[in-house]
Amino acid sequence: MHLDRIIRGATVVTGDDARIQDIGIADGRIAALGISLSAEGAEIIDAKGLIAMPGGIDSHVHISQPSGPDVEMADDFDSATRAAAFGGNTTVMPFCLPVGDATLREAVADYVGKARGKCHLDVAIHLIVHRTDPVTLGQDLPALHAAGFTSFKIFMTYADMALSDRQILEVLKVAKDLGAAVMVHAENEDAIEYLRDEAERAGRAGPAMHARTRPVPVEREATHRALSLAQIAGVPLTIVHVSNGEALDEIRRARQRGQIVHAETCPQYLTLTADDLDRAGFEGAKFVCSPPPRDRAAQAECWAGIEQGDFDLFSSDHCPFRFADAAGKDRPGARASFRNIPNGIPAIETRLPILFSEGVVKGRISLSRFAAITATNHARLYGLAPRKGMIAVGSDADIVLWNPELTRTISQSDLHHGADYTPWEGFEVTGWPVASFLRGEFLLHENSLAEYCGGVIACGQPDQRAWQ
Ligand code: DUC
Ligand code: ZN
Ligand code: ZN
Repeated sequence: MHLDRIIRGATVVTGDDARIQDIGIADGRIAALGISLSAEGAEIIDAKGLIAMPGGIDSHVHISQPSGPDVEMADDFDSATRAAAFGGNTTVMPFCLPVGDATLREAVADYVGKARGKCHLDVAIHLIVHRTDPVTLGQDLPALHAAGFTSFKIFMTYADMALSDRQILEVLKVAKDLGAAVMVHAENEDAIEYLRDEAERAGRAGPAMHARTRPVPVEREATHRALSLAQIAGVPLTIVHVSNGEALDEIRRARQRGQIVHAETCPQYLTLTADDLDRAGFEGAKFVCSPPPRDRAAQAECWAGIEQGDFDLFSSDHCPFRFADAAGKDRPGARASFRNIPNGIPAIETRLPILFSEGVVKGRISLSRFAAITATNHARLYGLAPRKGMIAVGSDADIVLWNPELTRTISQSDLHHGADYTPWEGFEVTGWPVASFLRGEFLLHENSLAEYCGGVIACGQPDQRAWQ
């Protein structure tokens, strides 16, 4: 058998299994799995003591996304994919959002242009649907779906993006006809607006009020409503960035009545709390994201959801803004009112080490579960499997080697994103990705990165069966 490379002796994580074996790579794909593989001329990579994981797929990241007047996201495709690669990923999935009058098709052409030649790993793109005019629903979505953009995100919050219940049903109908995957940002915009006005009237306008004006019922109600609308439309639904047990209970109930629901959580809901938004001065702005981090009890509920298999996706929701920057968190008006602070935190490079350390090393989840919720399930749901997301013969050789014993303290000075801070400054983790391969070639090797070896890839039909 011809093999270009053999990764020798790692603990290889495949499906429900994790065992020491070799991985044979030929022509960018996994060609063989087994003990003592050999092939003339193959490069041997000694991976004893390391863990071979499917390359991380972060299916929820924001890169170069238009973020309103005078606000600039801290990452473009170059810096975001560089940081993602150093954090153990081989594919990321950002969102395309049209600006102004641009059609979705024009926006995609523009966004793909921004990515061209700038990707250090593979990128697949979701569509944000924030309008339901006949061109968007009747022409753009079908055409883009046929071209490999097969997943849509809709919002129930943000005045300029939130869809009404009727509009949500209209989008769900198009998704049903196409077989597209729909993910929803579930927070009740009217309730948030009411609470914000009340807080401002009371003169309470610091960053901590961001969390207090988006309390759990805001998310729970919207989650319930989104799931009810999905039931009415008869479609599967993905609830992204779930932050607490009450919203998760809504998902459990929907599943119990037979709905297909996929659920995502993120590192901020496992490790940060609303108290972080209450840090002295303007520091709390570093933690402003939506939904906001909650309390220790909600963290425990999210961990229980991970341990019990309620969450099938673990993503970063990387949405980076610089802190000390008038085009970032400190934009004009942000210190006067929390409503002007851009929402989002940088997490693309730290997502996997945090879950590995807090989840695998602390014994909460197995290596296989880690692979499922950080790679395999993302590939399945968004139409990238079996090419991506698994260590299996025939799949792309997108593989990350982890040193499970390497302990590091997360520090902004070591990270590669475009933000000027990390919410996890000083957080200690055990386990770190030390090498990776993208389609069989070294991506990360001895702390350096192969440049621009990825690109935009098309998604196939989402696999939206229940896989709980
Ligand atoms: N929703 C996201 O998914 N990401 C960042 C901001 C937001 O509201
Ligand atoms: Zn969102
Ligand atoms: Zn997001």
